[in-house]
Amino acid sequence: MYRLTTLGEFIIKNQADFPYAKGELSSLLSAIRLAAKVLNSQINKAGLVDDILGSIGEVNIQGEDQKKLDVYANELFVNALKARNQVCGIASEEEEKTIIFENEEGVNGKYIVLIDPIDGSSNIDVNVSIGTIFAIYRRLSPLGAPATLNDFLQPGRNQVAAGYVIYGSSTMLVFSSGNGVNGFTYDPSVGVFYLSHPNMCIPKSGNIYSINEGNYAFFSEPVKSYLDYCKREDNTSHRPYSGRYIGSMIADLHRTFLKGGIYMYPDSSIALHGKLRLLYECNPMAFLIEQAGGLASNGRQAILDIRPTEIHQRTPFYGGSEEMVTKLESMFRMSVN
Ligand code: P6P
Repeated sequence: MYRLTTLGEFIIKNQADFPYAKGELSSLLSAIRLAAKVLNSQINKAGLVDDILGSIGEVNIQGEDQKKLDVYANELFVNALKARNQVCGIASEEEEKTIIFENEEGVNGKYIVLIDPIDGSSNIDVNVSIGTIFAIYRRLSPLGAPATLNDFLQPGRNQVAAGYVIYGSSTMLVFSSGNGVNGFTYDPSVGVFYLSHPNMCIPKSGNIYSINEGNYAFFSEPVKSYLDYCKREDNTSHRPYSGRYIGSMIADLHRTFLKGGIYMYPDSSIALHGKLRLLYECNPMAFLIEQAGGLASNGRQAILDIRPTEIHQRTPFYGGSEEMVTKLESMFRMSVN
């Protein structure tokens, strides 16, 4: 029988790749792994357990309807990370302010974690794949003191690790600590993540474009030009591209990792900076995309080079196959010239 490698074994085998103290990454990832397993069990029975579905009748800092599972997932990941005493602070989509751990262990924590506990939560009630996204940075402020805002406002290029969990037809944890991207599939019968997608690489080109075309009228001219380009008939009257949009970024990007393509959430006249958040959605996904050989841009600049100014700031996002993102960026360059 083929010898399967567990996530734990993989981390230990490869922790020499992690540029810091060996046990620290494994401790952080094991906290995320544990929370993901518990969350997975709740998501899988969400249709049966009425205290986990639906809204709590409040909105989060984003002004979005907070689902019970959003709040549950947020508490789960925050508590799991806090318990490992490696983390001095957390920023979460579900928390208006940063969470700073001021106890003895917290002020000596070397890492900052930014997290979107459940991305795509509006899909929970219709049984569409959702996900957790996380980004890990080394703190910039000195040990022994509480984390500062600057620790959280680092450019994405500084990430030491990032990943996502997709709760879909199967549950997968996909992460990188700077040496490529690896995917692990969860076997609930034994409660273990097994290495199923080693060295994930995004195809250099693809034929799938993923965007909410309902907003077409509000897009900028470069985005409209790119969409028109994707939908043109080529000289063989064969349509070279297909549109696919699940409405869950994690699901659309996971498909992009495996099959190639481009996922787009542009800015527009109704969403001046786009919808996706830079720190805990776009940066971790851009880190993974670049690690997998793709590109992630705001149309003019690599996502990872954007210098953040606010915890919940938004950015336009175009990510996926190198040739497709490059083509889109050429539309923006032409619009300037
Ligand atoms: P729209 C989910 O709320 C999310 O942040 C992404 O996961 C998803 O791709 C996008 O928003 C969907 O937004 O405006 O197309 O419904």
